[in-house]
Amino acid sequence: MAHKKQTLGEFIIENQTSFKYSSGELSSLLNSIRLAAKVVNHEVNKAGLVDIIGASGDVNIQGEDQQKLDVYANIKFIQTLINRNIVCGIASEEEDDFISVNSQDENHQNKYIVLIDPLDGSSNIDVNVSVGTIFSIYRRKTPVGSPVTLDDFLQKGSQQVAAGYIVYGTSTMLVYTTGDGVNGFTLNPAIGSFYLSHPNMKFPIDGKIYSVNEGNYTHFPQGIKNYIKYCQKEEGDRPYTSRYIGSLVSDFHRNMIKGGIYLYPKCSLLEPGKLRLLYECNPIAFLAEQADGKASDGLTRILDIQPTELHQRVPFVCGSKNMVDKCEAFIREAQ
Ligand code: AHM
Ligand code: MG
Repeated sequence: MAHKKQTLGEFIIENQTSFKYSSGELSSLLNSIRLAAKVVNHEVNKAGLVDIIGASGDVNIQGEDQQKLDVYANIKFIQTLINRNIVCGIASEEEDDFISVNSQDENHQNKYIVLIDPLDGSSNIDVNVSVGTIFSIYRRKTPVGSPVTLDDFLQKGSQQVAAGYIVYGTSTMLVYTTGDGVNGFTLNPAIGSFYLSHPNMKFPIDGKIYSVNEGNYTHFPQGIKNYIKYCQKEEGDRPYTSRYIGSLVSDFHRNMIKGGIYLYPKCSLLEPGKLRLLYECNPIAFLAEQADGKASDGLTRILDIQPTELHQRVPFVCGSKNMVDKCEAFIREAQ
């Protein structure tokens, strides 16, 4: 369907008033993320030139150390958010502890905190496979006027005010929600603007794709093993197709468009799973629900889990609603 050629910047401004706390602060924050995404995108696109311009640890022509891309992305997002004096706190998958932002905001008047996985799936970079950035935004819990505390970051996913990702794929896309549906924007690299290309994204209620690292099969719980066997069985519309990029953002993005399920269960090798609740599962779960999909740890809704630590890991089952329901039924049955 043809739609107005709208840039992400225009879309953020036009939708600002529909957001329940519309002070303009959230819009500025989203604009900062948009800006950092473009800078990181530029660097990710040059990754294949690493043999020519130098690998991490090398010194470049200007005498600067080359950084690994995930380190670079981490610095760029944090710097942009701090320099624009837009948040009161940041937590990153790449940092041991949260950052209290008070360099310019000495009176601690900023209301939002950001949690970020700056470059997820970064092991894919060396082989030219898509990677992504995932972000999650909350209002602080502690009152303004004081530095943020750990409690501000350990909020349930259901408290998110916005979440999204950037997928650095064949095209670069920024997909986000402020709790009023999911919209996707594609970067026109010639102009440097994101355009609304995927309005009101929705998971098909059912799908035919399952995404899981089957190399870990023998270590999965019995319910997950049974569900995978169900996906492979020749019956009705099955067997399903197996598609696993090993880059959460890309696997999620494809499944949301085509219909599918992503699984990173707990396994005896990686107890209690690999993915981080705060930086990966919560934002992706918020997007999934906003797109009529579903996300759980196999038994409990992801957005209802009370976090207990910054880098907490949880099992993750996410995708088309009927597929997640079916997988959960297998998990419950095997308990
Ligand atoms: P990372 O944050 O260290 O990049 O790990 C997260 C990534 C996800 O993007 C991906 O789905 C998963 O790890 C792949 O893990 P595995 O290689 O164990 O299948
Ligand atoms: Mg990650």
